[in-house]
Amino acid sequence: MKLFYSKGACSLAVRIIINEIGVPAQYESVDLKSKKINTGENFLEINDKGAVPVLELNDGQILTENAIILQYLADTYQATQLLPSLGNFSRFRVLEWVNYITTELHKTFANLFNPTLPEDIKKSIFIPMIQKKFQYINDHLKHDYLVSNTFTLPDGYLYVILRWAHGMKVDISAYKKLKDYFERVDKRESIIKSLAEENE
Ligand SMILES: N[C@@H](CCC(=O)N[C@@H](CS)C(=O)NCC(=O)O)C(=O)O
Repeated sequence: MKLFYSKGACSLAVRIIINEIGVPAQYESVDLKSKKINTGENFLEINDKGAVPVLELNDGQILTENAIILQYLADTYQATQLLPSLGNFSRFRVLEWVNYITTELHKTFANLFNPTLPEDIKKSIFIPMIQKKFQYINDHLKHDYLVSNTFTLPDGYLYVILRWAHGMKVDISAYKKLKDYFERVDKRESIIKSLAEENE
């Protein structure tokens, strides 16, 4: 399989899960501005939504949408530690968080990357919205990871967004449990490996 990614983008959440599972994959980087793959090909011919992540499966099929790619990987490689099987209710707790991270946190945070939005609007509207969501997550962090003391699918995704927050100086020090969580996840082998791979 092949992951189309952009360095540091939300596609990093998929790479983290690939490394958590320990399955081999190829990687192709995409320039999101020009929509060109590093091979020079037009990325829009692979995904006309123009967004990463995109997973090309071994049979050539193209799968898009982060939350779905994550589930595909866990189910295909029977990584039940990352996503419990159907029949185990905690599967839905994992998916509940995946959905929250992708629809609420990621989509709100993405406004900070929008060059057409004025800085004062980002500061007065979107940063407070993001802070409210960080507060919510902080208040619901009862274990080492989002669902339990086991790392599951949404943890890699949340880590990527906390990394963006760090890079964009959105201070999370007021959210003590979230800050400790970020430092804990940052030390995982899959994270260290994924960041090193993207920096090659
Ligand atoms: N609905 C997609 C959105 C993914 C997304 O927003 N990707 C960003 C990078 S984090 C992107 O490729 N943006 C470029 C664009 O949409 O033109 C998903 O959940 O996978």
